[in-house]
Amino acid sequence: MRKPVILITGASGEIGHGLIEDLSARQETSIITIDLQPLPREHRDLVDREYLGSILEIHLLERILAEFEVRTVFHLAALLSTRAEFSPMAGHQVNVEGTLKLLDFAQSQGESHGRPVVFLYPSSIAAYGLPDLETKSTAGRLKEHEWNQPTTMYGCNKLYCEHLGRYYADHYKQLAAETLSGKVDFRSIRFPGLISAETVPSGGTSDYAPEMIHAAARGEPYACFVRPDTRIPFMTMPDAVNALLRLAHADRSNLSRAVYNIAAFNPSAGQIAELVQRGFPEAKISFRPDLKRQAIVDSWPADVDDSAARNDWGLDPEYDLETAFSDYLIPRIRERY
Ligand code: AKB
Repeated sequence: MRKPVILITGASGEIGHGLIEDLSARQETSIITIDLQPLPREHRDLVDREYLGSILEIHLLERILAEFEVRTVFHLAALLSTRAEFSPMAGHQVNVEGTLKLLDFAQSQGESHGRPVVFLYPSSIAAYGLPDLETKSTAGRLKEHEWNQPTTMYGCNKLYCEHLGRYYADHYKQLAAETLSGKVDFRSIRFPGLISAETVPSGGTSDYAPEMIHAAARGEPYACFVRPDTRIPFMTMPDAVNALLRLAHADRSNLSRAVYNIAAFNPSAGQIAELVQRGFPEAKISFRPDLKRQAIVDSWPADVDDSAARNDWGLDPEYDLETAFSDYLIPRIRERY
């Protein structure tokens, strides 16, 4: 008998950090992880097995297939937008080829144990691409199907993998004599920028918000790489992890789509700076836009319509902009430094 488990790829990253803690607190199913980086010490005892390696190593996935019955996959491994823009081939390899391998792995798992593998895939607002600032300011809250013309390698990767997931779930090998689709239960969230009190992201383009807050807490000056009027949706990390778990546990029959927008608040970079300054009066924040990174953020929506997520599986973020700072970010980050 193989042991039933949840598999988390990219487990040492920012979302993995919160997810491992929440999943292990529920004590429902054992957890196994894959990442190139070791898990932080405090998480090692929370997982059943930690595989150090790349999701591109097929032998690693074969070993897992032989030993475990994977019921749920949280496929978090990715190269974020700034990093993937410097190395588009590496971005494609990790973000697309890696996801394809994981989807195929989930298909094999589903075929071998006979029940669909729930596959959680974090997509991103980077899947959108607005052509100019005027369109961005008049477009309103974008629905999932609008402006799907990403300008970054990462955004292209995310959008394509949303389609790959839908393909595996609904149309896999549609010309075969027997029906093989339905073994992967693909569920995806288009995440906004995420802000954690515990970790600082690296390689993203929405990183100006968390970088600003953590720099202030460390007493370091921060030069923000976008203009003060720059606006995209954001969410706290606990709300993001909670959303992922809600979607994972949602009744399949309530899900009207494969990919869902979610968001909690959408401050301008200037508003974020004011809130940081209020929490850390000594903070030295300036604005020195990097025109190329600015263009990427300008192509992302100012806000998204997340009504499908609210209706289908009860998205209900705990923190709005004010309470994210007053009740979560400022007190927790103060404790950390
Ligand atoms: C990034 O900036 O690349 C990510 C994202 C918005 O998906 N944080």
